[in-house]
Amino acid sequence: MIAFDAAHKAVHFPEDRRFRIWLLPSILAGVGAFAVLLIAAAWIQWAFVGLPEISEAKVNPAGPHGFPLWVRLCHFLNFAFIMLLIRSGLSILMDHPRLYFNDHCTPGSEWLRLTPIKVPRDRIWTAKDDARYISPLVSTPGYRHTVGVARVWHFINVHGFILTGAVFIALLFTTGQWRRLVPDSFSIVPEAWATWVHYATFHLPPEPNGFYAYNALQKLSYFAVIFGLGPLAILTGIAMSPAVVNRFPWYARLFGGRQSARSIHFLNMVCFVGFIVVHVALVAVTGFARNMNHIVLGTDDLRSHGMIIGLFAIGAVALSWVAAHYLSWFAPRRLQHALKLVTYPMQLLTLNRLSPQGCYTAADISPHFWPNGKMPKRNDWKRLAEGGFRDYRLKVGGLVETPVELTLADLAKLGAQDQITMHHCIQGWSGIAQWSGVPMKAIIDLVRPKPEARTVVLYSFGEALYGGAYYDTQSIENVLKPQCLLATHMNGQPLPEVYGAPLRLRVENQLGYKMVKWIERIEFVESEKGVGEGEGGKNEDDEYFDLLPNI
Ligand SMILES: Nc1nc2c(c(=O)[nH]1)N[C@H]1C(S)=C(S)[C@@H](COP(=O)(O)O)O[C@H]1N2
Ligand SMILES: [Mo]
Repeated sequence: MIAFDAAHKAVHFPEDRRFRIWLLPSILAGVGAFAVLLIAAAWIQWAFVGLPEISEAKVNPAGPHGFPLWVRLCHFLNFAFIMLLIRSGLSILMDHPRLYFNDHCTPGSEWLRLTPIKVPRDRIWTAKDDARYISPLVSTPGYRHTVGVARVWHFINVHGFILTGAVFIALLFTTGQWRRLVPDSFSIVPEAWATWVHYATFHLPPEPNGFYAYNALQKLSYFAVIFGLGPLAILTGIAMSPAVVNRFPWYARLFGGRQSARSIHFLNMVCFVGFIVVHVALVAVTGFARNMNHIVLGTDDLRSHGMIIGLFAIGAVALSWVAAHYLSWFAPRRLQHALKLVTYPMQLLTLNRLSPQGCYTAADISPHFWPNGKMPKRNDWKRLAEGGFRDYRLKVGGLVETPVELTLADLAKLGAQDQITMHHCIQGWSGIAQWSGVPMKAIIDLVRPKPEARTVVLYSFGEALYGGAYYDTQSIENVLKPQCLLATHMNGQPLPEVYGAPLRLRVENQLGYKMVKWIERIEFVESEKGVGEGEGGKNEDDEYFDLLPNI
């Protein structure tokens, strides 16, 4: 259970819970003008030309008609999965409540801001300071900075969403049901417009019985949702993975960049919500009982059975949000482990095999780089900082043949490597920087881990969010991947204090929280299980983050 003590309350339920939406005026004006244009054109056509005729929806006598059980089941499961994806997605979004079309995330360059706060320039403002509260009524788990558990829900449900979608599309094409959904001629566009003119001017067009065929606008929107929004949500989701972006930056560029992919992922959700609202409203006004029989029972009659069972099913989905809320606060560790059971082996087989590469150039370096984490308060670190870290000694020990203590000068002699990469924080922001330092491989060659050592633990001088020393772990295999550095320099300068001086980890195929800043010592151990709470890092212990975050 998450103890809702003073420390947790200060983070999750802060005094300042204001919510504000700010949208770039030009986007607001553009979208508004487009909507007005669509509606105005419909009214003008109605006023001057009259309502367009709508030809009877073509009913193919050979079928397919009705809704087989698999369609009805997929429809229900999809609804259940999508609602939890939206709810958990909102919790994730509020952890960095800004959306951009550029990868630098410079404050002020966002097109959508879901916070009343302008980033102060006169003091350090970390990404964690910037996280906002969201009500658990609309999100799972809601509150503030619950991104770890929200990701568990997001990723558990996305498996269900993708599986349902794949089964649905496979059956669609093997049973002939696709004929109901896939337009077979471009004449559907003018037909859909004619239907729109009816709706927009508050006329209900002659509705075909949906049991046998859809009207043109209906068919087109179902088609767009199933073959457009669904796949795009998955593809833009993948474009946010550090393992993918730092291996194949072109993939993120397909969507205009990593942050643009994140924005599209969000806009995609907005379209889903818009579709659900309109879809449900039209189901209700065009013969609720009959429509519900179609999709719930697969019958075409006017009895109320489908409606009653359907409303119970919707109630059950709403109850699942209550259950998810309860599990989030009372059994977060079990949730974390449930997700790990699926994703850990899967990532080892897929995303974690990608070797990161320095794919960016000096021209790509971000002018602003969000800082994160708490600056060390320990006196020994402060004294070292005052002396320019001349007295710093990195201690490397544990299960190794030769434990060592290294000064920054010793480290420099071990070999230097440079890379320009994109940093991905779990909260949602990114930034590109140049990092220089010693490859972890050089350290491993020097200290020679014993055969039983499988894991590297990096301890920080800094404290974690709820107190206790910050630490994280990596498998030895992972730190032997290219681009894994103990960085001493950032953008050609000695590592600034706020970015982790004197030494921080860079591991470019994973999320930011794995990259321990202000490193005090390194220890080789058999497994992460014996360190801290045994989850593999301070955030993994305290915030239910993943052990291996390739996405
Ligand atoms: N010691 C320590 N290291 C840390 C953190 C922290 O809180 N303490 N935060 C991590 C997180 S969540 C991120 S995103 C990166 C941020 O690095 P930056 O400040 O250089 O942007 O540092 C990581 N390393
Ligand atoms: Mo982060």
